[in-house]
Amino acid sequence: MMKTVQRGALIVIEGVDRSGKSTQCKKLVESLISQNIKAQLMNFPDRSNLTGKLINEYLINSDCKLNDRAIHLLFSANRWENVEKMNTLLYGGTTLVVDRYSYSGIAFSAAKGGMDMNWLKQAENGLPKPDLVFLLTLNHEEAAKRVGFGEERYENEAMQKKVSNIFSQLAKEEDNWRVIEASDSIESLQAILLGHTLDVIARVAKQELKSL
Ligand code: T5A
Ligand code: NA
Repeated sequence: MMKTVQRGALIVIEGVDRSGKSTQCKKLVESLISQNIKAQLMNFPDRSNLTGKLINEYLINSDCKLNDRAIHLLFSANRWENVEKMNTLLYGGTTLVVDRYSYSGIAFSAAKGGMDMNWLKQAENGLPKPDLVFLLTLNHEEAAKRVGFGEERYENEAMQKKVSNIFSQLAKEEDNWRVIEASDSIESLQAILLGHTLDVIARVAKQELKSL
């Protein structure tokens, strides 16, 4: 008898800076593993690879000058550097919990202005399409109170408000998105995220992965 291959789900968490994405991603992977579900964390930008080192320099050093389209394509290339790894893990049955993805790429670049939305999306076309995207929303006043805010490029009110509006717009246009208000406790948010994630893992196991 042929063994049916069950793929893992591609789960993405997006949101403005300090909305709690990394906290929730880590916990979600732990929760899944504790239920004997194969799961792995991934984050973008992946600062460990070649493009990631350039991106890190750009983010931490405000003197670093780089053309807006060039940095947009670098963030995208940083995802493309991981595409084989993602496909191998997903089709090997591992659920990937991804801390930021193409939508951060689109939203942050769009917030700068001067670049057409279709052009911004083009670089992401062909990457694996998430089965579920959580958008964590948090008002700027609360985000700015959280530890570490303001240390990197983009962590200012004007930019974050624009990004937040673009994310909300994307949430309306795209399918498979869930908007979650992120000012609740870490634990209650995690319970909501875990519930939706388990549903999606069961639903997509035998479905082909789609592309952006
Ligand atoms: N970017 C990214 C692009 O421009 N293009 C792209 O393509 C991509 C992928 C770096 C920057 O790059 C830009 C966007 C960013 O500006 P990053 O490395 O993901 O992206 O940024 P980080 O600084 O690592 O992460 P964030 O600032 O986005 O923070 P998180 O992950 O949202 O928040 P987290 O979980 O680290 O929590 C922040 C603090 O809040 C507390 C935590 O303990 C922590 O201290 N906290 C809570 N406090 C109260 N209640 C809760 N529910 C809480 N949840 C967390
Ligand atoms: Na983070």
